[in-house]
Amino acid sequence: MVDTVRVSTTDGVATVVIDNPPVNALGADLRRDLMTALRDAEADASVQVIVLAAAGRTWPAGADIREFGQPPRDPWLPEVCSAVAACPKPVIVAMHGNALGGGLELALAAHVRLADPGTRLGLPEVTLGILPGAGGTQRLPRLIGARAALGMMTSGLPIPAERALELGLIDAVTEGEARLAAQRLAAAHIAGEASLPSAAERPDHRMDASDWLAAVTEARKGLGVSRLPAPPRIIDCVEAALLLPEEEGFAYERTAFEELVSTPEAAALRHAFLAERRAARHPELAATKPREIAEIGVIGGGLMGSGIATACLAAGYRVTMIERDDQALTAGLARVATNRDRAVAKGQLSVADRETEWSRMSGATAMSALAGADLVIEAAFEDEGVKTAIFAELDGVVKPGAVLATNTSYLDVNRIAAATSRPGDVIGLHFFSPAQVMKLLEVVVAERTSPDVTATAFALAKRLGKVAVRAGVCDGFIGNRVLTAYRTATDFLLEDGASPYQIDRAMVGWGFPLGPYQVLDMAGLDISWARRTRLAEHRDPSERYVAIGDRLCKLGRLGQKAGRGYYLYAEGARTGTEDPEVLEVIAAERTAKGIEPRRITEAEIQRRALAAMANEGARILEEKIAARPSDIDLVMLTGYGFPRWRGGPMQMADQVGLLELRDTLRDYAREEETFWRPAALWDELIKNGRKFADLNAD
Ligand code: TC6
Repeated sequence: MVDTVRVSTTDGVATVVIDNPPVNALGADLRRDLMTALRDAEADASVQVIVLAAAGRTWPAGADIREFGQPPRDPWLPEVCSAVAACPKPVIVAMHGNALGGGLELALAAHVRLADPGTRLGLPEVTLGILPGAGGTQRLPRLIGARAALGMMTSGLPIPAERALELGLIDAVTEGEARLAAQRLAAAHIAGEASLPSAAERPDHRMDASDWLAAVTEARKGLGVSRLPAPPRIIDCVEAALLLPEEEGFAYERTAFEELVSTPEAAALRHAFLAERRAARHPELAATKPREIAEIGVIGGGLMGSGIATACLAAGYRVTMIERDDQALTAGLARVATNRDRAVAKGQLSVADRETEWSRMSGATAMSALAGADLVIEAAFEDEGVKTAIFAELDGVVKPGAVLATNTSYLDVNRIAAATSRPGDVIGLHFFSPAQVMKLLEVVVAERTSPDVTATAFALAKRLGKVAVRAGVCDGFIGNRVLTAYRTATDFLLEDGASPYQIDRAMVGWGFPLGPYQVLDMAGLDISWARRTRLAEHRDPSERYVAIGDRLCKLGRLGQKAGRGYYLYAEGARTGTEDPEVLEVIAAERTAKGIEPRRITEAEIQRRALAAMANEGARILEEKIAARPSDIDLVMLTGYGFPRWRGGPMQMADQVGLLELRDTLRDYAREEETFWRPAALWDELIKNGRKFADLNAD
């Protein structure tokens, strides 16, 4: 058994230091050790004040997320918090790093709270589909008022120590280390030189009941149509903190917590959290040192290239943009400048920093400007000939050891690498547009990519604040393959009797921010048309092919930018209206193929979409394009608008049940064998009583 707590007692002050790396999560061992340390300090007559601090990089960043969904182990966090609150000796907490979730609740139970200037304090439980269940919903509003507390708890966003002080959440922002300040305060208290704030002196916001109730009403109104169960329950708990006697309020919170923690939404959000951390773990790279990157070249100044340059610049790199001529370069640099001006306007960047930052940005029209680059990211036109020519030229220019990355979304990275004399240095970095905003980065590892180049890509992603997911080489990698399967399934439905509007409504109703045809209109129908045309010669003529999209393109209906696609757009409008002409095109296509339209329900649309995505995911796993099911989920959550609270297609397949979904696929396969045939992995998992989650080895 490892001790997760160290105690030292000097001159009447017992300092209890929590030491449970990496983030001091309040797991069962730590809770037990904390309880013992508290009881001992209480019983030790020489102890007058208890200081609670944490070793390492942070104050507890929360309950241990991996324990949720497991059988509970005593003592529970609420009990530990109650023991702190009831301690007859004053408890001073000294926070640093991230005081989050259960960690902040532990602090809320103490008598005095200090934090060093860099501390961030928050209750992010809502992002995990739960609520602060260790007294947070009861203690926080009392301390800082219902309105501010609801803001923190329903957004989940942390606040800096200075703001926490303004709100009355902490008693002081310390100069220097909070633990030393807490020990000094304790000693001064014992010496009679300082008095600690007593509970009786603290403001209790319950005194202003009408304001409290108004805040609760406002928060309820502000919920809108959110489908998540946690926010309304948080509001209920805050109401209960006012209306119920103290003990009943705590019990109410406990019940609400228990209810939420076992919902599928909470399970999915936990899965997403863990998937994000897991994606960065690749045991084969553990001992590999990434290459040093200081200077980055970006080839292309279009929407994608300028977005990538913006992200790299913001992360502190020196960036050189390459464009084919002065005019295109000026336009590309202007896009980067506009992106950074937006950051200034949003208060994310100071004017002075904006200026110094710009000194790291340069542009050129000759590749030779990249001679000193440590990494070059090519974001040129999506065409193999264009890309291989660029890589061949780069090969003659860049220094040995530079990493050469292509931002292709479909093309064969092996073939692009083969255009150089150094395929080991070549990798795919698939950014998503707008690249300065979107979290996802698919790291496409080609056959000959060196492990240290892959490690460099993961290190780069971390510095850019992106979620990197490893993918193998295939047409579309992970995300675009799953997306293609999703679109194929909905295109079949379109031909069989559904309208694009009905399909979009069904998928938005299911939780996507936009339906598949709204997305197509936004991106431009010509992009996928060009791809289909490229693939046409390899298409198996016996496979079902829906040509409705091609027909619309031929009519000039290229989407929002053309004022019409699947929808009709008024001048400058971003949401479209339904268009009978589109329905006519679809009807004509059905007639031409002899398809009698049938009635299709929203539930069927949703079920087919999920089945198609999960089945393609299973194929991707079989082909080892993705390392694990949770990587597929993560790609869909962070790059494709899959609702986070549903956890991703593989997590959903587990929730629905593998047997049921496999049988559904078999039924569909009777209509169209090639597309719907269940991947062999379904049978293999079912036979062994396993789920996709079992392949996520931590
Ligand atoms: C709660 O408290 C509810 C209370 C009610 C009780 C009744 N548990 O993110 P990083 C691991 S809900 C378990 O890479 P950073 C993480 O998996 C919780 N593990 O580091 C990773 O492990 P790996 C409310 C956790 O410096 C390692 O620590 N709290 C937890 O970029 C490093 O993490 C939150 O939601 C955890 N709670 O960011 C806070 N947290 O190395 C969640 C982290 O094996 N955490 N790990 O892969 C965070 O937001 C961030 O981790 C951070 C540090 C800001 C604390």
